[in-house]
Amino acid sequence: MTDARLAELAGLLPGLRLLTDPADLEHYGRDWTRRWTPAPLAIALPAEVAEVQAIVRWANTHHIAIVPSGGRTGLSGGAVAMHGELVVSLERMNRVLAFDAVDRTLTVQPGITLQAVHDAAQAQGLIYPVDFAARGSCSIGGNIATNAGGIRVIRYGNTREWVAGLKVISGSGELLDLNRGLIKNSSGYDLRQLMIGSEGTLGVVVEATLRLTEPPPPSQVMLLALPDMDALMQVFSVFRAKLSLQAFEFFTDVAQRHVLAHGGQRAMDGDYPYYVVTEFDAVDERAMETALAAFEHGVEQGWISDGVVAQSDAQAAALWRLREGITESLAPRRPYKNDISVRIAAVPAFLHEMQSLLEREYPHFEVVWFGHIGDGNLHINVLKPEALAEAEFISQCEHVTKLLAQTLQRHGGSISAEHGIGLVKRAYLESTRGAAEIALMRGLRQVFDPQGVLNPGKLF
Ligand code: 2HG
Ligand code: ZN
Repeated sequence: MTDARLAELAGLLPGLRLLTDPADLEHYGRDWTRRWTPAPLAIALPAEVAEVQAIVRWANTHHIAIVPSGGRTGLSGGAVAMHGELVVSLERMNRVLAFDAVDRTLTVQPGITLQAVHDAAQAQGLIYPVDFAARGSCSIGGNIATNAGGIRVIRYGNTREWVAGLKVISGSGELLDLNRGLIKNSSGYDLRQLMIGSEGTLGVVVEATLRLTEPPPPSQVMLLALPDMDALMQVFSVFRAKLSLQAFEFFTDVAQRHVLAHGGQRAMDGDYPYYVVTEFDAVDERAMETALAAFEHGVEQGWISDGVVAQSDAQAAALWRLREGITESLAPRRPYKNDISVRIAAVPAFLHEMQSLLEREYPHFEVVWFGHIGDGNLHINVLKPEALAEAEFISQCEHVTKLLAQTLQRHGGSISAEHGIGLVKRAYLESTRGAAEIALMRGLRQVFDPQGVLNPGKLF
């Protein structure tokens, strides 16, 4: 260890794994944004809570910034380390600690992947219902840090709904045991909820107690082709009224083209401007008849052009891949991303304004839209033309995001629905949160992390 501060840390915690190889600094210093050049001081891989606590105390002593790190699948730069920070990767703390059959809770370490949580729940005949495409790589600590949403929010809500307890090391190095798995706890401020979505700025999650629930009834997956944007919410309201929805996701033909080029299977002969993948409870024949009646109604009204019902689990997975494969298919192009939301009732008016804004401002860029339309959450991925320099591309996209933020503000929406603010959206926080609200957030940060060691520069 050439750095004296690191040598001191190594001396304090002889069992702590510390990495300083350039390849490790690069690997652990970035997330899926790939926009910044990673330059952390070192990577610490603690194996237990006491080590995390000692690291945070050491960071306070030496005024060293810490970047808490999970699966680094984040899309907002929340886990990027580019200014000599110590990255604290929780990946070695990845075990299931306890299952309680009476409480129906699973207590886990923060570095466990979402997929491993799903598997552990399934082994108990239950489910952890938060789900999204990065499940195999993202960690539960990161999910908590961003209040991750995903494809089942319409039925189950966001991560926030499923965290019954948290153990956290605050920025000043205190171990906090928050809510302890209680369902009812009306004893003052709920600091657990404050931690959820705080993007590693208030504390480092070292243990989480997750609520589990019973698996949903058997379901059916349908792909719908729609002729225009207005049809999206019309079909949504009919399907939501008639069926018990587990998911209602949309994407455009542009998105489908990218997935098909990356190994996705075409499900329909024709090409249509908009598609919806929906999954709904289909307990018996009657439920299926209801679904088909809703489909027919949509066709008669001119809202649905075509449809496919999955005939097997493999076909259901192939239909889902058309939606879930989008991010991966675009990743090599390093798209500029927006992740925005409005209330469901505001979606139709907002979509129109947004569409004309994007058409006007991005006449030469390929723009891919998709997302959780049933939650009012849209993802916009803008692709850089090859000839354009990266910096110029980002600056043009930032200009459009500014306009988009103004549009969102008029519609009462949010600049970040589920990916977090991180580094990417800091400049737009004020379009979603009032000045007084941001001042209170800053005050809270100061209380939890007086020396400002936790993820400085992120969020605000
Ligand atoms: C999704 O919904 C993820 O698939 C990623 O939130 C969205 O890549 C994106 O913009
Ligand atoms: Zn999403």
